[in-house]
Amino acid sequence: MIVYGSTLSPFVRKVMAYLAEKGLSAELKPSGMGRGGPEFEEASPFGKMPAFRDPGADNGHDFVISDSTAIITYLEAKHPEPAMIPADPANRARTIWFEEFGDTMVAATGGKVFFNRIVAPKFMKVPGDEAAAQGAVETEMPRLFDYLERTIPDSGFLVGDRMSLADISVASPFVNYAHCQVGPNAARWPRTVAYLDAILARPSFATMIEGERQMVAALG
Ligand SMILES: N[C@@H](CCC(=O)N[C@@H](CS)C(=O)NCC(=O)O)C(=O)O
Repeated sequence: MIVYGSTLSPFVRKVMAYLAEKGLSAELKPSGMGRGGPEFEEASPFGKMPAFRDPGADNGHDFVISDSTAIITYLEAKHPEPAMIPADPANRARTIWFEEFGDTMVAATGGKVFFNRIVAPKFMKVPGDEAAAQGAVETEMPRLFDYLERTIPDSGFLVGDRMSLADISVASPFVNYAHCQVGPNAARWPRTVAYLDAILARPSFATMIEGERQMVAALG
């Protein structure tokens, strides 16, 4: 299997952590932002990462698809164990809620900081919109952290007292926060900080994060 993209994207990181938690592996091919060529373009019609290829899996043809949610839906159907999306109806719905919360609210808010402080100045060599980044930090982030602080269960897992796609999806974008040195502080949001530290210390995330830190540091 091939995943196209860079783990600096919270959505690519989400798919790679998911694969690791499932005990599956895939080759990560650097793609997006001008890289990847026709192979990537075939799998991602709008050039977004992640994209995915399962060679020969579609009646002998490659199965290709993009979008982290679509990729994980495919993988979960093909490899049901260990389940990362619970079967119980309420827990399944809660998992998808947290996936959506992670993808749209946590990642979108973090993206305003990551894009304007790292992607624009360091990759695209254009100035970022610092007012937009600072606005996200001051006005949008505290609401997200307050919600997590009152929601994270004592078990340390968001759904069903065990690791699921909910934890992967919510924790993944916080790595981008950390790359920008923003995020919840332990004095005001202790539960959230402890929760994120524990999820992101898992082997499914830890090695990837170390590689990313080196990548970001090399950008200067
Ligand atoms: N909903 C998509 C979001 C994918 C997405 O927005 N990826 C960004 C990187 S974080 C991207 O490829 N941006 C480049 C572009 O839009 O051209 C998913 O879950 O995979």
